[in-house]
Amino acid sequence: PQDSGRYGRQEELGSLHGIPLYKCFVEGWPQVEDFQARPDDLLIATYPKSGTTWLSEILDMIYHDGDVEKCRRDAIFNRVPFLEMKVPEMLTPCPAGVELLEKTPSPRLVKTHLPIQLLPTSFWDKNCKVIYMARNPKDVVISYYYFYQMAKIHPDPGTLNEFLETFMAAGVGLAYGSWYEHVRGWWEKKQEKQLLYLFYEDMKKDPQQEVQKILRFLGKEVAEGTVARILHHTSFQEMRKNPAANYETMPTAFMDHSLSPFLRKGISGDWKNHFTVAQNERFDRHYREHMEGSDLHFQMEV
Ligand code: PPS
Repeated sequence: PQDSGRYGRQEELGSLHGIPLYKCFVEGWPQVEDFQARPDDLLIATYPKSGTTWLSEILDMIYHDGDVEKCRRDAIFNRVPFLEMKVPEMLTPCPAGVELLEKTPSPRLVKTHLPIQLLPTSFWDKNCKVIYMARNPKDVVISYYYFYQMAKIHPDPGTLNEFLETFMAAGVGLAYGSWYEHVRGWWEKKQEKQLLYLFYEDMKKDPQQEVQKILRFLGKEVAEGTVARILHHTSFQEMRKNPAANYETMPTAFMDHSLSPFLRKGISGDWKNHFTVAQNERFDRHYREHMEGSDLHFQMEV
């Protein structure tokens, strides 16, 4: 009964070079692989549910010098096209990410969730700047669990306990595959590439400091008041009520906000309201095993 609309819930994911991914995205892959980046493209890369939309809104505000009205010109998924996105036409009038990007004037902001090894080579050839944002896996898995329910492109996530197992196993049911490989893969490249690696938790703690980091990375200077305007406009409360930022303009058949809003809670540590003690211990063990030998560390709450 939840699966109303013309588009039923997906039964299963496809596979892209061994990474589980929505079948329609896999179908569109040839165009994505051949994507021609431009040297002034800025890539926003994340594992899903790690603060992509937040970072996207911040960057669009920076690109428009803190002009709130300009940043309301269109929905965030049109202002910052999603590179590998391709949805069946019957579902949404949205063009594929690649098509949208071809029509977007420079300088473009580009969103991707691709693991580093699948990023189209053109981004490296053109030496594009990349901002990666990572979020602690406990909050990611909870956020993803709710997203699986509201965004019908996903298979049924089952119970939370089942979804935790899916997340840890990173098998066929987990779109974009292993969180561990994703965050570690991008982390390892941060020395040699033009790559700024940020954390959702730092952004929660001190958004002003993180915005300054972004400005330095981009070599941009803005007036003091502009930073304040950016911070206000991109706060959770403001974004949540902004139809250009909160995804409410997506067709309900694709995203059903009555099941769970896209901007759901926007905090660090919500996993504590969901994990049992046993689940937490199991998750911690798994985390330690899979992060061993890495100098990448996460704050599980702020
Ligand atoms: S997606 O679908 O992968 O692009 O989703 P993504 O935007 O990466 O992640 C969605 C989560 O980010 C939260 N969010 C924010 N948190 C704090 N401040 C702001 N401004 C903000 N905007 C989005 C959003 O609420 C989702 O997290 P949860 O924990 O589910 O609330």
